[in-house]
Amino acid sequence: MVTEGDPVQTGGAHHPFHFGGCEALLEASSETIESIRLKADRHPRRGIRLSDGAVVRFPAVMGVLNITPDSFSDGGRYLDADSARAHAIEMARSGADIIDIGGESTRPGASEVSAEEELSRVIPVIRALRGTLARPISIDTRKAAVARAALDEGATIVNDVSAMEFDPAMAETVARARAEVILMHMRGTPATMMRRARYRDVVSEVREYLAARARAAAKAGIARSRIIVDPGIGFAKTANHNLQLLNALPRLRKLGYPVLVGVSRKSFVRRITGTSDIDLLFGTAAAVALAIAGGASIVRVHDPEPMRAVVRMASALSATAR
Ligand code: PMM
Repeated sequence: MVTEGDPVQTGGAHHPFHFGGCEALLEASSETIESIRLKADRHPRRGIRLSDGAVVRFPAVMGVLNITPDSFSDGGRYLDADSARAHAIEMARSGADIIDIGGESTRPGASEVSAEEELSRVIPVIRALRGTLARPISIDTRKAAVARAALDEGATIVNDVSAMEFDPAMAETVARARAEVILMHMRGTPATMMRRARYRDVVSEVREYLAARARAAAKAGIARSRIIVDPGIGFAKTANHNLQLLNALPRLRKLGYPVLVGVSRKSFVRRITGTSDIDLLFGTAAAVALAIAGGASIVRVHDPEPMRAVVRMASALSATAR
């Protein structure tokens, strides 16, 4: 039996925290279970089991579907529901393990859209995918009303770039739905964040923030095993901050949660490699490979097909290095 919120564990019978045969004991005290799970989490997890029973194995590729006129890389391309649906299906076919659907641009300087506008962009697409997409859907939103509607339509993961700080109702919405939640670090809002890219020690500050937000999520009733953390590459960070964070993924992993990393086609890649399609693809591939080697469990990308190969290769190489 798999209990609510159980991560899919590595280690099998030899694992010191193998759950087989002792669920009853473990179910007795949730506090003890969580602390045991967190210790077990220092070992790599194999994946997560979602509220609908679907399993996502790590390392996983999350394909990005922005239904926005102005997102950095794919803005305006999937504004009508038919092309968005077709793109989601194509990403699932070609290598995405999760489809992340967003209706509000978070590019630097982007202004906020209303919940109504966001709903009108994402809900028809999620509805159209129901029953045809054999992949979990993640809703990329800061708004509880949008998350709730998406979860009602079959999404099982909430990707909140404000780590549930933007909307006070978000934590309860996630907890009630037993959804997975991605808690991302940023400062301010997309409109103001780049003015706040100043840190004493970016790695320690991001790590402390993510630990605090994970504690707040657990306090709000979200199972620790449903929490995923994300350093928020490009959000209130300079290119140098991004590079430091990507080099520090093993430290972030020590928090005990799976780490998601979004580097795909971001401006620090553009600055380093150049802006042609080839520059962005291979620049992203290099960053994805090193993120996987650093212990990332999920990578959020616009090009799942080539990135799946990158993830597999980097994962095979780093598994033999351990
Ligand atoms: N980046 C963007 C949007 N949502 N969510 C998470 N969890 N992590 C990210 O790095 C992230 C995100 C912005 O990128 P896009 O405009 O290319 O989607």
